Amino acid sequence: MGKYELPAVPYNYDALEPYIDARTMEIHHTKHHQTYTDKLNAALEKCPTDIQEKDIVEILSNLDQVPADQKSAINFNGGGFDNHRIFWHNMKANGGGEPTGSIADAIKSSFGSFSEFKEKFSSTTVLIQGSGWGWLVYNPSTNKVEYKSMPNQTSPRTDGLIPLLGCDVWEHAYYLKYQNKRPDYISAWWNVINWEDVSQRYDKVTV
Ligand code: MN3
Repeated sequence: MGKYELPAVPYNYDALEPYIDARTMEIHHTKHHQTYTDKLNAALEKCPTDIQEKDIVEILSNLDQVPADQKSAINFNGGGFDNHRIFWHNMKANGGGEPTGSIADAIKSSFGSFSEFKEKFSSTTVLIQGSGWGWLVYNPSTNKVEYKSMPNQTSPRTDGLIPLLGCDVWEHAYYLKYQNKRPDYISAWWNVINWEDVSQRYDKVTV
């Protein structure tokens, strides 16, 4: 029994149909997210007690404190654990549209407009080579929101950034339905974004 359990998906696996199919959701959660969780627990068990006692968010934000022989495993599996639990909540049935409130203002301030943000996010995330994530992040050092691509499962937290909205572009996130058509998957993903969740994440780190 490890420290972390597989985080729940806050809706049924078929809730995001037709944009993200139920079979992909089920495999993504019960196989992929479960494996990151299990391997994070296994890596933590090989770490000193003072690391084990820290929350994974704090560990990812201070990865240099992790022993060298576990750093890669914690980066990958801890990132995978945290990224996916954000990703599930970033989405909902009948989502999409545009954000309102302070996150909408922050996006306008950084990107010019929502449509410019959407274009930059989509066009850059499509081009991620191999596996990775596109992120809208909050940068505490500039007090701005930014776009950031991250490779594999590396968390934006390892760069001092706070993840707000992530798009998983590993093939396991879309291949059953979209095969090689990553642009179609990203276009569809905009229809399931839970902007209330993104807004709450922003307000929590800026207020
Ligand atoms: Mn994934």
